[in-house]
Amino acid sequence: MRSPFKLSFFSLSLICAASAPAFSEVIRYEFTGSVVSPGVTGSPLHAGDRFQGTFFFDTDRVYVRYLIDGLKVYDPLFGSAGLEVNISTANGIFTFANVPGYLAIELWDHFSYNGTPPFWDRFTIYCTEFTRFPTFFRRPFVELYLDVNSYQESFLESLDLPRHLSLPGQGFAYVSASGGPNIQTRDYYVGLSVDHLALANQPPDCSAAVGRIPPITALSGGLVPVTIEGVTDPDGDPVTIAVTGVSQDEPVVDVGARPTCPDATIDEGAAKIRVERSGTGNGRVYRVAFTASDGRGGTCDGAVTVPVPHDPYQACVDDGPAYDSTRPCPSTTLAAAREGTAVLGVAPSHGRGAAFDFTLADAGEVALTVHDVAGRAIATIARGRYDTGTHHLEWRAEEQPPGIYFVRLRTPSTSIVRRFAVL
Ligand SMILES: [Ca+2]
Ligand SMILES: [Ca+2]
Ligand SMILES: [Ca+2]
Repeated sequence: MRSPFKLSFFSLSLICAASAPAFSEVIRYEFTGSVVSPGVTGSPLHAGDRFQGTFFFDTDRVYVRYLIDGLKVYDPLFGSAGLEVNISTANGIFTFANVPGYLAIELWDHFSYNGTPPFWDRFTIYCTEFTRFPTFFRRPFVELYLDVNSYQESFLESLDLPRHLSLPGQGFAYVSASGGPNIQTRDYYVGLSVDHLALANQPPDCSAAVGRIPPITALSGGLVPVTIEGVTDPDGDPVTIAVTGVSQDEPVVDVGARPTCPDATIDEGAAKIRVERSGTGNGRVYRVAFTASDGRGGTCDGAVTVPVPHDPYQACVDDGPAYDSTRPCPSTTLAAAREGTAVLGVAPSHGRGAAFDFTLADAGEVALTVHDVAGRAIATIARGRYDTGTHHLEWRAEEQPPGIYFVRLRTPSTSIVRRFAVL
């Protein structure tokens, strides 16, 4: 038998909607259902129309009124909760919006809480917006009421404010709405049954993401995978990360070096970056942008940086994500060549010597020669007709002493000189 003692509190005197507070969406729920009673004759709503709604409440704005034997009861505090219902009908969507209200939890039981759930739980959110009439004539303009009841089982996970509320298996839930901006009469009253109620999905949090690559043991020039860690989901949903772009603070084709491009690849959302940096720079910083998804429609966008220092254990200076790491080489160098900037790169080759890459916009006669510091030509690397595109040639210093040398590329339209060292 139900205890004769009833604990109830509906302090409807807490009425002051004039200054609606901004809701802090501390705990947010979603619910859906259908219209049961569409209201007055000629109503634009119909039985069976679907609705979806949300509510949220702010635990910081509610205070405990009673605390006896572990049983907490929360006093309804106006402005602590908000409720919104959108009803989809053949006549459009009717919104009963987002008015301030209060949250109430009723536990119908005797006071001597003995560790078993009370046999009647009731969870209520009540929201009202008032007309702008002078106080004396003021009347509710929009009224929303969400009520969840259970006679047999507790659907509150604890006697703290419910962080995880669900529809009771034995009980009922309904929403009633009246008035509203769409319907200018106070007499309009809609009854809605709730068939789904759950904590609203929250998007993943990308703010603490970090990017990692395998330890750099050598500037291999190869591509290594980037791992993105530290993305979390407040609901504990598994998160999928898809890289959307990679940029870097150094050109993908380094002046005076053999072109290596692209410096990053993205394959089905996974990124790899090239372990290289400019020989004349302050370290390369890659920026990897990504989107994280929780599989329930929640996403966040983030970015991580991955440094490739100039020297081991040296800090990297991030000069900004100026260059798209995924740009392919040939088109870059060809495009540069077509703009009149012939491209010639030098990189150390195995042993004593150098490797030369040059790119031609148009096929034609080419002379590639090596000179000492006095300007004397000491070797001819190439002479003759070369096709459009990038060509790779190597030179061994052989008997030449260590020192500074120059390589010169000559075409009918241009001449470029690059400096390099022989060790
Ligand atoms: Ca989530
Ligand atoms: Ca490169
Ligand atoms: Ca840098």
